[in-house]
Amino acid sequence: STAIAPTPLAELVSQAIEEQPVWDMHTHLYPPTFGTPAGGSSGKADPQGLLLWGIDELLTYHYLVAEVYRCVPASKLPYADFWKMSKQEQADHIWRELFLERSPLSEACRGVLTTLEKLGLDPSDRDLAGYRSWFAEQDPSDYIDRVMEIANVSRITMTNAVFDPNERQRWLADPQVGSDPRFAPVLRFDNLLRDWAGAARLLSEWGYEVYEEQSDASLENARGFLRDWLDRTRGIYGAVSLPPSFRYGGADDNSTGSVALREVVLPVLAERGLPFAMMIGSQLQVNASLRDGGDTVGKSDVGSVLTLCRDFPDNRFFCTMLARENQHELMVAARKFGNLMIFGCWWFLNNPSLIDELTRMRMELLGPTFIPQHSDARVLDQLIYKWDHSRKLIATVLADKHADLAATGWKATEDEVRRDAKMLLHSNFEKFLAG
Ligand code: RAT
Ligand code: ZN
Repeated sequence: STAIAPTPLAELVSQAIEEQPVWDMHTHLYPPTFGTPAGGSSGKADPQGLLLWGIDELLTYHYLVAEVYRCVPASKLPYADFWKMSKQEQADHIWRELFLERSPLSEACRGVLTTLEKLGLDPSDRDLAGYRSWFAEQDPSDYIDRVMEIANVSRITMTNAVFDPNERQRWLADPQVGSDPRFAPVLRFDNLLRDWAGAARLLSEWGYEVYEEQSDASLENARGFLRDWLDRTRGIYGAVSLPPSFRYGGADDNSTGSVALREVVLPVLAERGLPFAMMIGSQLQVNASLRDGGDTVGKSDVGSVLTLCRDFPDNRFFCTMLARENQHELMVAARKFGNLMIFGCWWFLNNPSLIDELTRMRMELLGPTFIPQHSDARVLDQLIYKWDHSRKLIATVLADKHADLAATGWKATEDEVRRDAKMLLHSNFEKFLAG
């Protein structure tokens, strides 16, 4: 069959989206200063290091660990045995089961192949040993540049988890650990809202007089903790992930999480002029044996987001939700409040069919005033596939919408199309940060 030539408009849109560098607003990536378990050609391997990259990390991504347990169940391969295996043995197992024994049809599997292909390796070789030796020759810091160039990512936003002991130690040991200009820090503090009592115990160990009882002094000292860590990390926003059961019931809501939000988190971020990112809908560890792959999705409460946006007009909120069922309601919420910026197709929504659906619906309800995607990459190289796949989908939607406008006689200029692409991939985020 003869291919139909793409219209010049669709071509223009896809070129604008391809060529626009993206500021990735949420990842779990780090610069080499945080250490890397795979030393590469520099040979400086740090087993507890936080920068993950290379083929074995790509294959052992927690999305794929969950998928491989559908092929070889725990009755055949006990979880403890899997976790005892070396990273390379785990990767071998996943490669065999998900790529060789059956076709790698899932989005997370396909992503590994897109990544190899864009790096100049040939997925049809199916040569895991060959891929490994290619990666072993890379220098981590140069490789970051290379990946950013291929993915056309201009800045990578980190997730700096202040309650993670490993990461915390690295900030305390080296105040410059986070100052690689390719990366932007973000202060992440789930425990303050998800587990006040536990967070208070840790804070008091760390020298802040914060107790389970949320007295005025406790709350002031918790604010001090947050201020200190914003100073230390120079985080560009504050962030948490919240369970489906998260509720904010207004000024009279005295649950410990709501008090911490109202009295600690929001005032400190407002005083610093920083936005607050809420990722809502992850129910943790329904199958803890899968570790990072063991969380699931649950429907959340958009009403709480509305209450926050209304009651805290001096705060700016980024929000993404994990359940497909919440998406339309969240988009409508964004029509009501300019201090709400919705972003990304998070985790289980990061599939082509759902990215297409969400992006279309968002554009119809919000025009170009949202952030269509973040990568959530945990492995550096994933930037390549996450942005390649998403860019194509975003371009298709944007081209369709411009075609609808063209049908009215409205003629967008090339500059206008490039401006739209820039808003979606870069400046909506940048401007919302600036306030
Ligand atoms: O998408 C993921 O990789 C999840 O494991 C989480 O990291 C989630 O994105 C989060 O930031 O909590
Ligand atoms: Zn994440």
